[in-house]
Amino acid sequence: MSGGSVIVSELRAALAPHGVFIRGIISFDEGEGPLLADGMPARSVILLGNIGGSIWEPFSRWRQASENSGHTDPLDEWSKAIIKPLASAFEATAYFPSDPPWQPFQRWAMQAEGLKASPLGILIHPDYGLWHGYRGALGFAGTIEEDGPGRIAAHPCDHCAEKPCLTACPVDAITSVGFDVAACRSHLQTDAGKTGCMIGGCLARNACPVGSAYRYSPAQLAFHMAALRS
Ligand code: B12
Ligand code: SF4
Ligand code: SF4
Repeated sequence: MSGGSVIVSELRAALAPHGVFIRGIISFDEGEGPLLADGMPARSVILLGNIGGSIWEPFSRWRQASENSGHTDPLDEWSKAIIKPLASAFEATAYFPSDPPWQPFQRWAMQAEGLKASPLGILIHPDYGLWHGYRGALGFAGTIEEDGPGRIAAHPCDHCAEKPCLTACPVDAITSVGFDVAACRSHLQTDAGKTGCMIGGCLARNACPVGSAYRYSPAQLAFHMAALRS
């Protein structure tokens, strides 16, 4: 796409103050991409997200400033407030991870960066561990030539002999065959859950030794746990 590298560098600059990073660039064969606002399939998608607690300060400042605005999903609304104007400016279509129909954000991340799923279902990064996520994506009609962060060959879980994430959950909600959402949510309603995972974060996620420098702050952990319980 002509001007692809200009788009990438301008996007990087516009997102940096918000702690949002370009997490990957995916090129699609004709007809394979998600639909753009005009109904045509995208040829490329730029994946946007947080690395560790990068978004927490900017998001918290925005939240304090708009405390009485009645946000039901404040992180999603903040993401939209940042990403939608960029979509307009770059003639792109914005996608958000929690908006139905769910776009395959994790599949895109696997394609773009070569990440793989951990036993928790969350993708694990060799540097950031389980401490990263996706805030949105921008779809374009043309191909973007610029490279993203690059593909990762190593998968930390393959070399993790002990796999402490599989034994840390008090109700065994994390299993080698999937995440038992009902068992997890029931536990979060109990006194043990309220004083444990709800305050300190998911014990299984915390047990992973990879990327501990990127671990979320206690305030951010509690925020995400409240969202998971609801
Ligand atoms: C539905 C959903 C959930 C459901 C899961 C229900 C279930 N049993 O699958 C619930 C609400 C329980 C959930 C919980 C969490 N989720 Co969630 N979730 C999603 C959502 C909205 C859709 C997933 C999906 O089905 N996609 C549909 C298909 C089309 O997409 P796909 O990429 O092709 O499919 C992948 C997923 O389905 C994945 N998968 C399969 N089983 C599971 C199970 C879990 C728990 C997860 C996270 C993924 C997962 O494997 C596929 C790989 O190709 C995505 C956002 C998105 N749009 O992808 C976030 C998403 C997957 N969740 C995410 C996160 C971080 C979490 C939580 C940690 C959040 C929290 N508040 O603590 C917890 C996990 C708890 C734990 N113990 O680990 C992140 C993962 C980031 C990453 N590093 O990979 C995403 C991408 C959202 C984001 N904004 O970044 N989640
Ligand atoms: S504890 Fe080991 S198996 Fe579990 S997510 Fe971390 S690296 Fe992967
Ligand atoms: S939040 Fe707590 S109950 Fe839920 S999966 Fe994690 S450790 Fe288990």
